[in-house]
Amino acid sequence: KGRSYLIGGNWKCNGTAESLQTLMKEFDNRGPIPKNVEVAICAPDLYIPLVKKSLRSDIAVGAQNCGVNESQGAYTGEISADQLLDVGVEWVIIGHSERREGFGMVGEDELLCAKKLKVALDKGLKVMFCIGEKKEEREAGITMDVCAKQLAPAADLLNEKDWANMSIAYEPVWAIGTGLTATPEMAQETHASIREWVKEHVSADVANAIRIQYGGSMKGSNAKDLLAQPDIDGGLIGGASLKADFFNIIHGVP
Ligand code: 3PY
Repeated sequence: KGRSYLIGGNWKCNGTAESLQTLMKEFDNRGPIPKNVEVAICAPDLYIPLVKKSLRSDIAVGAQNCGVNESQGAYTGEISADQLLDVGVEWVIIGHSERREGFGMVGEDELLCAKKLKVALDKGLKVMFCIGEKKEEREAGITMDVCAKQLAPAADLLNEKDWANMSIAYEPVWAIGTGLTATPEMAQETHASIREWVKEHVSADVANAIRIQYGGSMKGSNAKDLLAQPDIDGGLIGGASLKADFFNIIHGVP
C-alpha cells in the first residue's frame, strides 16, 4: 500500500484514574509495536496528564474533541486546540458519530465538524476525522452520499497540505457499540469509494497517501481480516481499546 497503519484507541467517557492506570500497566507487557504501525490513545480530557505520564512512550496521546474557537477565552466548558497541545496531545478525534448525534440533544453538524478539523490542523494537532452512515442510510443505498456530505465542507475549508496531518475514520454508525461489524468486503468497498472521492475532490496524491481507518466494533478477533483489505489502513477502536485485546489488533496488522 505504501501507507503505514494507524491504530487509534477511543476510550470515550470511560475509566477512572485507577482503572486506566491498571490498563496502561497491562499495555506495558504486550510486546513491541510493529514498525509499520502508529498507535494513539484518545483519552478523556481529564485524564490526559495522567495518560501522558503512565502510557508507554511508543503510543501517542490524543483527545476526543476540541473547541472550534481559535484560541482560549470565554468558552465555558470548552477545551481549545492550544490547550490540548500545551499538555502534550498530538491527535484529536473530530466528528465522532456520537458527537454528531449529540446524545439525543443538539449534535455537531457537518460544517461545525469541518471547522473544528481546520482549527485543529492549523494549530498543529493531527486529526482522525470520523464519517459514516446510519443503518437506514445504508439500507437506502446512500452510504457514499452521506460520507460525501460529511467530507465536502472539509474539502472546502482545507488546503491540500492540510490533508497530510489527518486520517479519515470510516465508522458505520450501525456498527458502533452494537457488536455488529461491517464485513471486510463491505468495509473495503466503502473505503475504496471514499478514496475515490478524495481523488476527485482533493487530489490523486492526497487520495493515495491518506490513511482511512475502519471503526465500529473492531476487536482482536476480526481485525486481521479487516486490516488485510487494500484500502483499510488501520482502525479506530472503542471497547477493545479498554482491554489488552487492543494489542491483538495492533499485532493483526499485515
Ligand atoms: C467503536 O469501535 O465502536 C467506535 O466508536 C470507535 O470510535
